[in-house]
Amino acid sequence: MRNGVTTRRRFLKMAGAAGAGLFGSGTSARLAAALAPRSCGPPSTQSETGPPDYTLRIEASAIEIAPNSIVSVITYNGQFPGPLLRFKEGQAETVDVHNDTDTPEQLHWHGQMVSTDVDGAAEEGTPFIPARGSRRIAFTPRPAGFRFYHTHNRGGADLHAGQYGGQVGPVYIEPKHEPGSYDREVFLVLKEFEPSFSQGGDMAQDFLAPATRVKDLETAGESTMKASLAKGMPHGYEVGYRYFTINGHMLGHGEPVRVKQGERVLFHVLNASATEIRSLALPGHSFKVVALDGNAVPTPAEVPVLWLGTAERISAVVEMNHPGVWILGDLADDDRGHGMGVVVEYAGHKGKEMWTPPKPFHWNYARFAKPNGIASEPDEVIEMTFTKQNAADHGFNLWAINDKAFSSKAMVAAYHLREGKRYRLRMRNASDDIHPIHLHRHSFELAKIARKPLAGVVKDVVMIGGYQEMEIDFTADNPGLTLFHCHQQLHMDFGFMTLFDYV
Ligand SMILES: [Cu+2]
Repeated sequence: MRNGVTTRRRFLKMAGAAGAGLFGSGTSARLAAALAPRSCGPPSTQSETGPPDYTLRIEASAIEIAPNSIVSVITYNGQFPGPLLRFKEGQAETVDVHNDTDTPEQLHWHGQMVSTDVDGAAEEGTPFIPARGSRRIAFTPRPAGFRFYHTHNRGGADLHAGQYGGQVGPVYIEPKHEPGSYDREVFLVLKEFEPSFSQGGDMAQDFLAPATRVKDLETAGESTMKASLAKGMPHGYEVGYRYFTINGHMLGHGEPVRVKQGERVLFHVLNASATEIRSLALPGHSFKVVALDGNAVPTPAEVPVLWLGTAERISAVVEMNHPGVWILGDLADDDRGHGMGVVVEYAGHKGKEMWTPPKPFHWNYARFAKPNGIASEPDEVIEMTFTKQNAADHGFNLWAINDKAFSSKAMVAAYHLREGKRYRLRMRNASDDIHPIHLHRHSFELAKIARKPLAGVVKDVVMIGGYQEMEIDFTADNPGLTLFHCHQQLHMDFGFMTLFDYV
């Protein structure tokens, strides 16, 4: 199988090789990106008409995630994940995006402070990459750190569209001075394939801390749900998946992460799921978290488990001091059993990969905050309550922010910003779901979790627990329409979105 010689097989192997490049050092990862099918060459001088620094091609592709498991998805450059794009802080770049599909596309530069023309969100006015057409994008990547790119198209009821497909790839913006010490970096992109709808989910809900439920939110949410079920409504649709992968391979079918004893490996982990929360553990090892969403944390700390909401990233150093052949995998046995893991193999060790579950552990962003820190006072506080109407939109849950479900038919900015001011979003979740909340074109600082103050943790996605409260601060420093939404595709597609503008 591995030595197949048909053209198609060779194509798949090339895609696999590019994926394996994500395991390499910075240099070999760059090389892999450069060698990726119909990808890009080394950075060149920028010009309006000259060759681009990178080329991305949106196309339908066959991706071999395991022998005889080949999925059909829309990809970037025929591979999954899309090529690792390495930018340099402060250096202008051009990217040509070709769209070989029949659907106009949006490519979102997640976590970057770019203009609305570049950001990749139709709601902000970014031009579409036309069907069977192309668009050149020019921008200066910032801020430094681990970012990513993905489609910002709506999925709705179409499980081939939006982030249900394979349109996602990592971005690393090299800082002027690289912090921390490690021997090499490994990028891990977590992603499920072959989605289907169901009417009930089993997603972990109890791993966040602190987990103080707010009584009035719970009472409101539960009574709304009860009333809906009493009327005979079924539960709103959820999405489940058949296959689970890391870097496009099911557990045991990709290249292992090959390590040496004593090595310090910096993992850059991206949860590229359309809808799911992911966890990761490596038996006998701990993760020293150094950055969240690409931003260095004030207090790097060791944890036994990583938890990531949709679109969250974690950069963590693992000291390889427990030789063997291990599974770096999801805590959920079912998901790991269907592929969500990758083998970590020490030099000189062979045999069946081992898994042992970690002790129960709660994920608390405050662990990585400034000791006893309190975020600066905001100039203004914006209150937001998130609500769910069970199965209200053709069987899909309908989401609202302050009772307004976002509609692409009537796009007006609901919240108004003044440049230079610091805003606090006081978010109250009147639903039992965890929401990975995302703000475009800006970063925010976590100010309070369940009314407990913290400071110094800067992110662009954060999970708010069921019936919980959280406060996040941001400075209005990037004028233009700014999208705010839950990153769970089902939620953002069905109302959980709003727009800020600058006045
Ligand atoms: Cu959500």
